[in-house]
Amino acid sequence: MTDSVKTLCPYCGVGCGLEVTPPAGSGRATNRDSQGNPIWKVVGDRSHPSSQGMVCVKGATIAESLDKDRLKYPMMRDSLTEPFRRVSWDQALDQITQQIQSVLATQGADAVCMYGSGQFQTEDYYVAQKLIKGCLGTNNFDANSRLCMSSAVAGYIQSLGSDGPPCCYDDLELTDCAFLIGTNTAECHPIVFNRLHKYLKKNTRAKLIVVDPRTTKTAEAATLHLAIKPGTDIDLLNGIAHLLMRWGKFDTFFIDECTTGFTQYAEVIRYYTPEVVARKCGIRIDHLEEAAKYWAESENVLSLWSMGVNQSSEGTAKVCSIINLHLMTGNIGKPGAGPFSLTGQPNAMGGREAGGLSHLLPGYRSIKNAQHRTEIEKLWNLPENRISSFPGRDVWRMITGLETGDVGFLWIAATNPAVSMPDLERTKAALLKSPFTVYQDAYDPTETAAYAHVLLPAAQWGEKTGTMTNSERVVTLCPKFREPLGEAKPDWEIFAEVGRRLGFTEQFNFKTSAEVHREFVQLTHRRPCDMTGLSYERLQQEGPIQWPCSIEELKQTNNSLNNTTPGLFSGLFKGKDEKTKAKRLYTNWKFNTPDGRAKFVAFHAKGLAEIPDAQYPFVLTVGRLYGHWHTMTRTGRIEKINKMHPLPFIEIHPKDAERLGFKEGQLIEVRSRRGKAQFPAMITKAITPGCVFVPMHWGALWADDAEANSLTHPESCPISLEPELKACAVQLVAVTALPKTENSQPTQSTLTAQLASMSH
Ligand SMILES: Nc1nc2c(c(=O)[nH]1)N[C@H]1C(S)=C(S)[C@@H](COP(=O)(O)OP(=O)(O)OC[C@H]3O[C@@H](n4cnc5c(=O)[nH]c(N)nc54)[C@H](O)[C@@H]3O)O[C@H]1N2
Ligand SMILES: Nc1nc2c(c(=O)[nH]1)N[C@H]1C(S)=C(S)[C@@H](COP(=O)(O)OP(=O)(O)OC[C@H]3O[C@@H](n4cnc5c(=O)[nH]c(N)nc54)[C@H](O)[C@@H]3O)O[C@H]1N2
Ligand code: SF4
Ligand SMILES: [Mo]
Repeated sequence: MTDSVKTLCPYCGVGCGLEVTPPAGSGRATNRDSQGNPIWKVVGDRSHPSSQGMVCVKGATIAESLDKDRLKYPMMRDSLTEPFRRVSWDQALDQITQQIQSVLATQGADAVCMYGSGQFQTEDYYVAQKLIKGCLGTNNFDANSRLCMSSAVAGYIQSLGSDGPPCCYDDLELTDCAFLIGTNTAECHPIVFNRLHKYLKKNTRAKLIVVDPRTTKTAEAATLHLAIKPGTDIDLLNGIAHLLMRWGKFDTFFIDECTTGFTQYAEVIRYYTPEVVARKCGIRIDHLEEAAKYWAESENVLSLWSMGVNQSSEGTAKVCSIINLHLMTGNIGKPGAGPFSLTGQPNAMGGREAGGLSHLLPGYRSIKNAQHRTEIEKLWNLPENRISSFPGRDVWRMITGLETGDVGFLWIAATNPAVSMPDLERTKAALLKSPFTVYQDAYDPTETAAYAHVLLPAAQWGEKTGTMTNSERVVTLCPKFREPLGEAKPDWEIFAEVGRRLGFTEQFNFKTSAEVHREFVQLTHRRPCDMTGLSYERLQQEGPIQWPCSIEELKQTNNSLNNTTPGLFSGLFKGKDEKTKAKRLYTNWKFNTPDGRAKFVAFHAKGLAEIPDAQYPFVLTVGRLYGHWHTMTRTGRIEKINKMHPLPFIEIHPKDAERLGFKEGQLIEVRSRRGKAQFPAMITKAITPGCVFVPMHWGALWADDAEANSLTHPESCPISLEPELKACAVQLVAVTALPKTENSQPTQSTLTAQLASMSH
């Protein structure tokens, strides 16, 4: 394999196209990483419709992490106190199969759990659903999307009748007003932000509103930044609606013809007067009015949101409240407008399509719907009623199931819960009690490996072929371009092999991922996410393709093309024409609800689950930095990124720092009701007073006592079950005696360098 290969960036949900070239030659001139491995060259793929050749630092440096500290062989041990020993695949899979069988026999299927990830490819997700929900008959498959996108999924379903972000990235360049709420797009979805920012620079009449308690890089670019108090989003959203109502700035035709529930909504927003809202949100009345004015006066409003909205004990309500504003003003299903959730992980979208949460089935189907279950049972050739009608355990209930002994087998893949789950001390204690945990990852060490009985080496990006769907529903084929390290295998192959060993030979008779994909797309036929017109061949020939993309539509296109000159075919799908192919959902204003109307789902604001008090007076919020990816399994091993963000820190407002007598760089202990952690102080006006911020990235392997999630709590949204990872109550204490190790004791000079390298 010497030619360059087109694929997708395996980090964020923007889904940028990459072009990867193998290292040239084997001589000394070859670019090598710090461990001496030759580095693959990665550049942006100019032909990718979503990113148009752009990449951020993470995509650009991905290749440097591919060979470092990889888990290469299956490993096993009998108890968590023993060291691992290398075993063969056969031994490992035998042990896993036996363990599942024994738990099925003693505790039943509902004691078996799998916790997966938006970093699976769609094929991995699909085979896992078939194994757990189909063959084993338990819905205990959940993914880290529960911590991420599940509120967006629930909100779309409640308001529009089904999941599916309705917009496309072209809308970024067609809007009059971009309303960014709870998203640090500039750092977390950089190429989406680049497209928007370039457009705003040229079109100075278009507005950018940013709603975030912090003055992020995103907020710095805003026409209007509303630094609301954490957890007051619904007050703000209902407050904007209140003003639009007062001013008569709503779309009567759209409301009458295309929606239900407006009367109840009007009744709720009545209470959100500007005075009340400004006080609760901690913003100026004229700023609130300005935001409402932009909504009122813009032809097209595009909302973007991510974790500041989703990770909340009222996450679904926040999402519905955003969508309500779009319905009130008819801002949906047209260019430059609509509610647009920015997906976190590279293939969380594919996960949703494949039914990768404990209440879903493939093809945007629901566990609770008897007809949906029957359809899938038929397609999987399984007996009637094999699929359970009960939603499975969401990941937090897997943790509590370990506490009570109700979970007897836990399989974790492509996620690092010993860093990313809320209430980490409790999570870790539960993992320690697990009778049997399989951990399937690409790297070693990771924090979660310490809690596993079996380690399975996963082939990662570039070592397996599969598909991924990005935030704008564009599916990209990601081909294998290098051999897996050691004995690593693709996730779907591992799941399929266990399925066969459990006796489901017919169901897992896949030889290639193309076969898996072919079967999967059949299950999307006539569903909102119809992908029956997609195949590996087509994706290979034509490049990335957006859904919906049905077989009927494909046939129609082919027919009309056959009637014209043959040369046109290639022209239609390549180059500039690519742009005009971008699709929006709901352009006919028919929604996926039973009556075809979108629903105003009105909620009153409840606020944070854990309110600051005299003992824990600060709100802690936790988020991301531009260079690092989550738990640093890759980015922690990339020199350039470590230089960019060498250390964790805590942002504190100068007023709070002065009151508490904190100095820049001083080590601060942060305590919550559940745990504590320590961070050097970064004193900055970028954070609202009364609020502090720490990055989520540094787990136990990368710094001592800097785990953000040792502080957070698991209270979650009652509808989406997404935990409120964005806020908990904490106290701050200066550490006088310096801690033991080098690692946790950043020197003043490294810290100063880091502070200087950050703009705020
Ligand atoms: N560099 C980088 N990029 C990433 C990732 C990464 O690890 N690193 N991860 C990817 C993934 S999986 C995800 S989910 C996305 C996340 O992308 P984002 O959601 O943009 O990132 P976060 O930093 O988690 O949180 C966004 C903002 O929410 C704000 N916030 C906190 N509380 C509230 C609130 O109550 N209301 C409002 N309105 N805002 C609030 C925070 O101040 C923060 O600036 O990023 C993706 N992209
Ligand atoms: N307090 C707080 N906590 C949070 C968040 C927050 O904002 N605040 N954000 C939450 C969100 S939105 C998310 S998405 C989670 C992310 O949290 P995690 O999912 O725990 O984070 P990652 O570091 O991305 O873990 C992915 C793992 O998959 C491995 N991997 C990569 N490719 C493959 C593959 O192909 N196969 C297999 N088997 N493994 C692979 C990587 O080596 C890595 O160990 O964190 C959540 N936790
Ligand atoms: S914006 Fe996201 S998808 Fe694009 S290169 Fe950066 S991390 Fe990768
Ligand atoms: Mo995420």
